[in-house]
Amino acid sequence: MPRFGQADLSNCEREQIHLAGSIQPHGALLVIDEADLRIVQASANAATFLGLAPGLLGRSLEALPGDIAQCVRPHLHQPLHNSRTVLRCRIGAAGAPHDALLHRAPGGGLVIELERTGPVVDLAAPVEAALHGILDAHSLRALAEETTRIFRELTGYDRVMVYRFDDEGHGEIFSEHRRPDLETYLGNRYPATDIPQIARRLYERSRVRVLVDADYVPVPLEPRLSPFTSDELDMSLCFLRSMSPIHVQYMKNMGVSATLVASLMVGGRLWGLIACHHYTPRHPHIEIRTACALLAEAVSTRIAALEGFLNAQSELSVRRLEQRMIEAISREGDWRIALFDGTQALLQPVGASGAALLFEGHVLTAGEVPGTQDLRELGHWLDGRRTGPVIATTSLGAEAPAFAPLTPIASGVLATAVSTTPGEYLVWFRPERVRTVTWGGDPNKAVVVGDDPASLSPRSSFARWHQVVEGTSDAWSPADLTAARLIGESITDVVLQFRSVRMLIAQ
Ligand code: BLA
Repeated sequence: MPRFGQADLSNCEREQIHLAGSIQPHGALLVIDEADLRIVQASANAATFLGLAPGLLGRSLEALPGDIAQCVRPHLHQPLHNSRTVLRCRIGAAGAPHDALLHRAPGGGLVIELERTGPVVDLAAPVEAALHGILDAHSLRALAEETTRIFRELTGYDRVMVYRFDDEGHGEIFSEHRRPDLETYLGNRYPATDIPQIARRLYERSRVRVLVDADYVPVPLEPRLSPFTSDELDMSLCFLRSMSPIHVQYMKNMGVSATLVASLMVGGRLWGLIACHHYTPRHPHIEIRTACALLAEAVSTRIAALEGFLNAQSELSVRRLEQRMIEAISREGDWRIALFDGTQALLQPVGASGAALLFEGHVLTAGEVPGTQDLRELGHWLDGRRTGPVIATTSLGAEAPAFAPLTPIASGVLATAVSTTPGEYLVWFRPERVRTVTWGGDPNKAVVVGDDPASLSPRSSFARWHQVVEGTSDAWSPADLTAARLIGESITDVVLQFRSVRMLIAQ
């Protein structure tokens, strides 16, 4: 496994970013032994930061000028609120106000991170207004737009994006608020590998991270190894943690100097990120970071509520469809009218762009679908794969090369049998997703996707995403599969009744 800073593009997925062994230089870090308050590990800049002569190791926190020991003492051996505690203290001979951020390293040692206190800001009113804006948003799109607006106003960064992950971890810039002269990244997509799994797990625990100046020189910890574990200090919860050099290079290639990124956790998983970029160095103080963490939490809660509502709506539309089929039989004698009298009723419950019904030798369609002959052949292919209530693929062309020409409109296929007769299906389609992407500039211009971090950029990321997802559609979610199954079951019931009535009449 590559150590921190040793990764290249071939193995960066496994870089040990939480074992950074160094910090960003806008603060200083001390590790103390709670038993005797001795400093056992410190960032190389700590003595200078505190206005002291070199040689902090082994000294007692009590001996430092200022009130830091007094501030820390009540927290010794006590559980820390939310794993981390923020104290305001005066340190150094000049007694300058500082924020001291406390947490316990997983392997032992009380970590104290020191940053100069920021200017006094009263965030109560803007945070309250922001919370109202978040709670009032009635769609995911409106919520994401409100979020980028709020975060830009609160933090002052040049660009704020809501970066949303799909079920496979690929990312999309879902909303954006930016300085008007900047080019837009809205709608762009990036491969899952741009944010390695190790980083995603870290972001579930450490909800707001900052890069203060991409041109920084990392400050090493001394000694490098923790005396508690004889191993690297686990810096997962450190605010000052050095960021992966590959990622910092990526930011530099984009011209970005500073970032603040907050996690959006929904239902226990990382749903997305709120990513703020600035084109000059920027140090957001702890009050702003705490406000961002709080607002990100509110946004996450709202996303969970809106997604729950969407799922409930989808269930409701399946029931409505069933109702309309029954009405259509009694009115027109044909249940199929209910499915095809408007395209949305059939497409919306599973988020498809086209659908086809293969029934009693007839083919009825809605939206964008393959030609009739292809649909009939697809029916035969589905017969060979009929093991459960639904059949789903996101890469039809790869699974059945004969259908490769259908890739642009039918990479994604979701089918449910509508009777026990072979070849009788309701089939939904989704297009190849690369088609649906927009890119500022010439989309056909070749982009080099090399092995050199110097080549990393949103443009090359997009090209890599393109390679990864070529020939595939957006994934069918568990809710889509459920909706398809329920619709299939309703139709099967209706067909059974329909056929038995027909047999009675024929007798
Ligand atoms: C981290 N990469 C990230 C993060 C983002 C991106 C948002 C999280 C940063 C944070 O939370 O502070 C990716 N950011 C983007 C993209 C855009 C953007 C795509 O603004 C486009 C607009 N990165 C790569 C590759 C590797 C890589 C190929 O592109 C190697 C596999 C690594 N990305 C990488 C690492 C981190 C990261 C190691 C963790 C950084 C850290 O927290 O130390």
